[in-house]
Amino acid sequence: MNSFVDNVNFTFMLITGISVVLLIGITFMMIYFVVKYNRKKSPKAVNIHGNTALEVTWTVIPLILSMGMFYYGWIGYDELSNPPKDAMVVKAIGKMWKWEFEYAGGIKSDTLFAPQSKAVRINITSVDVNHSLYIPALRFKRDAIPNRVNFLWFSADKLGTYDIACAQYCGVSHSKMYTALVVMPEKDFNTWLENQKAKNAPAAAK
Ligand SMILES: [Cu+2]
Repeated sequence: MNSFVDNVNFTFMLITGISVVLLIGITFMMIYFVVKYNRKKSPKAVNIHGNTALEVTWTVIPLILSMGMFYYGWIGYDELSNPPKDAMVVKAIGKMWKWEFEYAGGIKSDTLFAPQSKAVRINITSVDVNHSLYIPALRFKRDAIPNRVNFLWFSADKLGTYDIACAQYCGVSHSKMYTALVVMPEKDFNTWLENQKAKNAPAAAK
């Protein structure tokens, strides 16, 4: 898949890693202090007021951690927000309760077909309520909102079939609002598109 996937995986592991280290560290220190400073051993508490070194430390370390998380999150967001200019555009339309994909020339499909290793930009919208286009294998999800077009892009380099779900509760059959992304060799994709065009042509001529 594209580098976006690696970036999301890395960012996820980074944030999880930092959280686990903090959880273990804080829990350990809490237990340690409860034992060390219990009333029997230190009957009188001593108040400390002001410690510049400590204050600087607990400001600078969290700042570095949070800016690090922000930085990697930003890189991924930035990449996802800037599709290549030559990306193939596909419109994704959410409707209760299915997805519809529209290619150039008005070709429609309920499954998202994509050529391998080609940039595909998906313009996402909805004709009724809010939905959310979610493709876990590509690590992205974006809302489908009526009268508004959101977009995402990807370049999938592994052939295969991947789940597409609706990630925004949208009514009775929301849980059945599944379809698939099929990544196929570019040649096969072009053949499919030509076949669809041929199928549509007689209807359009009437
Ligand atoms: Cu939905």
